[in-house]
Amino acid sequence: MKIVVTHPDPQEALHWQQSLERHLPSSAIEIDASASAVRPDARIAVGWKPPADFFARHPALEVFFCAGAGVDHLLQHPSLSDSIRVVRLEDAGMGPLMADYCLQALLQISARLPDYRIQQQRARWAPLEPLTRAAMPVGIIGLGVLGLQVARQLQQAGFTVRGYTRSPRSIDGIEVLHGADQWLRFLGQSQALILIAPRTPETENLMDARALAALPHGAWLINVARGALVVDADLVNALDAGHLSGALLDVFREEPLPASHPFWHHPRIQVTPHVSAPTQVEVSAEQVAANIDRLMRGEPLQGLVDRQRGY
Ligand code: OXD
Repeated sequence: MKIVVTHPDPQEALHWQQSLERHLPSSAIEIDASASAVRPDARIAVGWKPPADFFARHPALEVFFCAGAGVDHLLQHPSLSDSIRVVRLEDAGMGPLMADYCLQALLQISARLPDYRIQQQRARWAPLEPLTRAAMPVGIIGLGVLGLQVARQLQQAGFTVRGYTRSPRSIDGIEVLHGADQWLRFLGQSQALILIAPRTPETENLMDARALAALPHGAWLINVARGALVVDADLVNALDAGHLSGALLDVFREEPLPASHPFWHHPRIQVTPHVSAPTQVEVSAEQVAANIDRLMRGEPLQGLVDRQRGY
């Protein structure tokens, strides 16, 4: 069985190749390192952000295993044919990392650390009231495999957590709102709003001026999903107007975030470079290899993406 690994970072490609080789010793695992390589017989690919001509050079591909949780870059690939099944990583060690990232962010906000950073720049010594957890109900948009782990960890730490999902869902111990009529109510109750939903045509530009205005005064926005969920200029306006207290952004419309982007220097925005839940290659390769075994046995794949739905 020939498997092709594609990744924009050559070190990551090598790491994937070596890890997959350990789990699939009888497969030939090749890195797609040359733009002229054509593999007419490769049926399986594993990777992240394949180059524009990748699918033309691999015409027999049946399954693409994404080396990440979000598959929007693949579904928007101009030459991904309808016949290729796309499979995403499910948790694969990312859930606890993302939960820690969000918890740390909320703890910093409650201790007013972002405010002290601004005060420090002005050499200002002014103790502030900490924000209690009761004063900071958290709303999470997207309660998939990762979102649910974040929700549970925040609950365990004493935060009140509500979720908003696309379709009605009942989750033990979490109030879940859904649908257009509950959207504004959900936002209005979210003193800290965390975005963990995939990027789909439905979620693109979700947090526009109207949605940001529906958040309570002084709310915080944390985005660990995709930059395209937020309208950048509307976020800056909401912060400048004092309606929002701050934003912690890990994902951006363009990554790396261009040096000229206003987010970099905004005093109320903290930028991190898409690190809330980096792919854990060892665990992920084990998950992908188990799925390839299932494929060989003709069993259903886990993490198969519904291409209509977008995740
Ligand atoms: C992602 C990932 O989808 O890093 O963003 O896995």
